[in-house]
Order: sequence, then C-alpha cells, then structure tokens
Amino acid sequence: MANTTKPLILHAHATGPNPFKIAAALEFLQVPYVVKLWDFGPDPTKGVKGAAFLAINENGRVPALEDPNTGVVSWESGACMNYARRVYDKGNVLGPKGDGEQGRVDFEKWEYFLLTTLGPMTGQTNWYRYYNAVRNDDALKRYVEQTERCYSVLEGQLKKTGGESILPGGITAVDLHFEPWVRQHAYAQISLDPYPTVKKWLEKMGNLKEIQDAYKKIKEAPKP
Ligand SMILES: N[C@@H](CCC(=O)N[C@@H](CS)C(=O)NCC(=O)O)C(=O)O
Repeated sequence: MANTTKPLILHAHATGPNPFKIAAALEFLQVPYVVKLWDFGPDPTKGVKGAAFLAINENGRVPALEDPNTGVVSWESGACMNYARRVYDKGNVLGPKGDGEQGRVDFEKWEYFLLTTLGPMTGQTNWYRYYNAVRNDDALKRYVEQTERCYSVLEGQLKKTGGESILPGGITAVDLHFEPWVRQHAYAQISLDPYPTVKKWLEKMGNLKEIQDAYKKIKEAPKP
C-alpha cells in the first residue's frame, strides 16, 4: 500500500542537540519528514527568536514539529517525541517495552531525567565554559560536577543491560533523548573514561542506520 503520509516539518538547528532526537524518532518510525533549519538569534525570517519562528513556538527554541496530516504543532522535544509516539508508533517501536505500570514509569523516569537534569546541566556547563560574558569558575565547577554526576547515574543504569540500551528490552525513545546530549560530551569537556558503559552505548547508538540518517538529514538540510 502506498504511504500517503505527508512529510512532517521538523524545525531544527544545524548543531543544537534537541532536534536530532526527533529526527531519530521519525527515522525509527519511518515517518517522512523535511527539515527546516533556523539560526539562533532574532532575525525576523531566519532566527528562532524572530517573528516567523515565534509564530510556531513562542518559546523560541528548536525542535518544533508541524504535522500537516493532523494540523498539530508541537514543541519541547519531550512533547514532540510523545506526539510522534502516540500518533505514529502503532507497533511500539519506541517503547515503553517494560511490562505494565512499572514499565511505563521506568520509561518516564529516564525520559524526565534527561529532559530536566542531564540535558540542562550539560547545557549550563557549555554556557559557563564558552558563552557567559564574564568568567565564572564557581558556576562552571557546579555544572561540571552536576553533569558528571548525571553521567555516573547513567553509567549505573546502562550497566544493567551491558550498555545495550538504557532500559531493558532494547532501544526506546529514551535512548534517542540521551544520544545527542551524550554525543556532545567532548564539547562539554566531560571525559568518558570513568564511564565505559556509556562509551560503549554511545558507540552502538552511533552505528545505527536510523541515527546516522537523522544526523545526515539535518546536516544536509538547506541553510537558513
Ligand atoms: N527543553 C527544550 C530545549 C530546547 C532548546 O534549548 N533548544 C536549543 C537548541 S538544542 C535552542 O533552540 N536554542 C536557541 C536559543 O537558546 O536561543 C527541548 O527539550 O526542546
């Protein structure tokens, strides 16, 4: 049967980690999509803080996901991910794969841990390392420690599957949430030496065709 799904529009940035999660999910779900890249900044037609993008996401951040098949617009990578799962994951490709309520809660625990903790702590590490207008060693130290603490928690969890997936039972959307952030470890100057299972998992993720295709699609999208 011909696939009549119209391509979704994934609003992204060439390097920011969050849109890659959604591209990866759409690859796993085999949902067609096109990528529209935006600059970081206030340009009215090209920037995430400009009028054209703020009409899509009033928070001025990517990803945002427009679905012409349903008319639904989502933003915040957690909301985009869960929209894609609810509407397009009829075969439970992206989990939760664990049983019953505990399985669903385990999925959400790790999803929220990335969205509220590992992602933002890494973001603050990057901010104080590279972008803050004045040097603030105290803030940098605090966020590096917190980011490393998150890696240590993730290492403990990944050991349970020997680095195969964050949750037992195989790759889920949870792995897709973590992958682009952990991939940035070198930029954040977080060594993976103390976290060998995280390293193993990251290598495995990077070899998956769906992950490679997601990165290719965003990297090769027309520049804003
Ligand atoms: N909590 C949001 C974070 C989104 C976010 O911070 N996106 C970055 C790119 S990865 C962005 O758009 N930054 C632009 C800016 O801060 O102006 C999510 O998970 O989607």
